[in-house]
Amino acid sequence: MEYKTILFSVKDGIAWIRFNRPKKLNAMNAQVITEIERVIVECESNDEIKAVIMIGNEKAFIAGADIKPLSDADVNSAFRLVELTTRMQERLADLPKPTIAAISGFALGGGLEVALCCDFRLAAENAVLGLPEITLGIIPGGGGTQRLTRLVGLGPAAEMLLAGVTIKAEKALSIGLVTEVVPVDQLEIKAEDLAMRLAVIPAVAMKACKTAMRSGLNCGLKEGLRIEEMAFCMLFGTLDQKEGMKAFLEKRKPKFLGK
Ligand code: CO8
Repeated sequence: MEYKTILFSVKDGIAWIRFNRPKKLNAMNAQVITEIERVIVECESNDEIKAVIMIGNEKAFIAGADIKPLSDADVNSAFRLVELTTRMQERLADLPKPTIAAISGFALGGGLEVALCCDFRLAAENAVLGLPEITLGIIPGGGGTQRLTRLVGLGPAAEMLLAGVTIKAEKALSIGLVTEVVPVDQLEIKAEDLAMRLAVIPAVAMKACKTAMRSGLNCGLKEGLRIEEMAFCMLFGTLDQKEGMKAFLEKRKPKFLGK
């Protein structure tokens, strides 16, 4: 499939989605958002893909929604843009394969919100993360008030959301916003290492675990525990459960089939 604002490649079961609007620090307009959604659908349907890495360039992951078209938006066009964004983000968050945001430079506004939909966030030492929307007279519209708060808690989230404070990689690590900080020139290698480790996890267990983990956030503990129970029991109907446990007992490496 053809993309104009992203570069897409697949190597060794890993999909690389590279944001590619360097002159605008990868700011997202409607076309970018639509293309991200399309590439996520492609990742979902391609069985060769076992893990997904989203990455920008050294200066920017994504510096937010493109402020130019937003500046002229009215209530109706804001609704349309949010609808487009939400659809893309839900597809990303619900993708039944592991996703990694590899963040170098700016991950601001809608850009950080994309990273928040990923399962893992790796930051290069030069990363700057924030939700500065409030300084523009708006608030995050791509899930930032919800996903950031759920991830790091009310205190650190309030600093970023209400004061519009941007933070550096080490601080992001200390509040649990990113999982690891690495040198800028190591970001791709570290992201690939992690993706490779995730790619060999049995696919059905990965999907079940991701679904249980994420669905649990949208309901109470009791319902969440029921979702986990169901997913746990269903996995005993897979060949990979038989193989994983047999291989353990026979002291050999498992050969998973993804079913
Ligand atoms: N939108 C449009 N253009 C941008 C954006 C952006 N978010 N960020 C950078 N650019 C452009 C600049 O205008 C500039 O273009 P030009 O060369 O044509 O003037 C180019 O990228 C390079 O940027 P700078 O010269 O500003 O680079 P600096 O290194 O000096 O500064 C910063 C980098 C600090 C990142 C600065 O560019 C900046 O503050 N950018 C805006 C960051 C921001 O406020 N982001 C939040 C945007 S609002 C948002 O994301 C709402 C999300 C809602 C999601 C749901 C609906 C879509």
